[in-house]
Amino acid sequence: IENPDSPEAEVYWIMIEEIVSKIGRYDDLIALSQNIIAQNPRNKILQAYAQGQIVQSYIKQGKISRAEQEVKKLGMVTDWLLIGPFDNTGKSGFKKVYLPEEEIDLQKIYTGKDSIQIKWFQPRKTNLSGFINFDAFLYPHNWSVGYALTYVYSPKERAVIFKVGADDAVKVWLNDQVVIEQDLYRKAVIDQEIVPVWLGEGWNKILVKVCEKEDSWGFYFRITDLEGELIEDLEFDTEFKEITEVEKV
Ligand SMILES: [Ca+2]
Repeated sequence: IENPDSPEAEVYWIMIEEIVSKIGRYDDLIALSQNIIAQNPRNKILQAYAQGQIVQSYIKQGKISRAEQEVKKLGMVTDWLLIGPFDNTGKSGFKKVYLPEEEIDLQKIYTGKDSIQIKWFQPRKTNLSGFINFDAFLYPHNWSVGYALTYVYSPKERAVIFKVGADDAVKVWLNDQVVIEQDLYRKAVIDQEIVPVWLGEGWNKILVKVCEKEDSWGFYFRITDLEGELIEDLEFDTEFKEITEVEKV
C-alpha cells in the first residue's frame, strides 16, 4: 500500500490481510503493518487495523509477550466488571431495560436468563487481543444479553473518541447518557463505531450492553483523543464510584 491515505487503501488492506494470513506469512504481515504505521497515515482507521494485525499475527505465532506489548499501543480498555446473561430471545433484549441500566449494585444478586442467579464479577483473564470475550465468562451464550461496567478517571474535562467494535448489537452509556446504539448482528471488528464524547473531570461511568444471537459474543473498546492518538493520563477502575453530574456536549 503505497499511499495509506488513498480511498482504496482500506479495501486493499483487507484483501492483503486475508491472503497473507491464509498462507500463514505472519512475518510479512507484521512488516507490512509496521510499514503502514511508520508512514503515520492520516487514515487512523487503517493505522488501527494495521496495529491490530500486528497483535493478531504475534498471537498466531505464539509470541505472547510481543503481542502484549503491541496491544498496549491500541489502548484497549480491558478493566471491566461483567454481568449476564439476560434474555435476548428473538433479538428482544436490545430494547428491554434490564436492571443494570437503572442501577449499579455490585453486591446484589439478579435473576437472569432461565432464572439463573447472577451478579457483577471481575473476569479472571481477558483476551490478549483486547476483545472482551463474553463467551468465556457468561453462560448460556446464545440469545443472551451481557453488560460490562468500568469507570474512567480523567484529570480534566475533555473531548475524546470512543471506538467500539461488537458482536453483536451494542449500546454504550457514558455517565448514564446513551452515546452508541447499534442494533446490528455482525462480527466484531475494532473501531466499528466511532463517536466523540465529553469526559468529565474525575470519574466517569461507562456501561456497555452487548446482545448475542449465536457464535461469538463480546466487544472491543478503546479511547483516543480527537486526532486518534492514545491518551496517557486516563485511569480505569472497577470499584463502584458515585458519578457527579457532568455537563454534556
Ligand atoms: Ca454473535
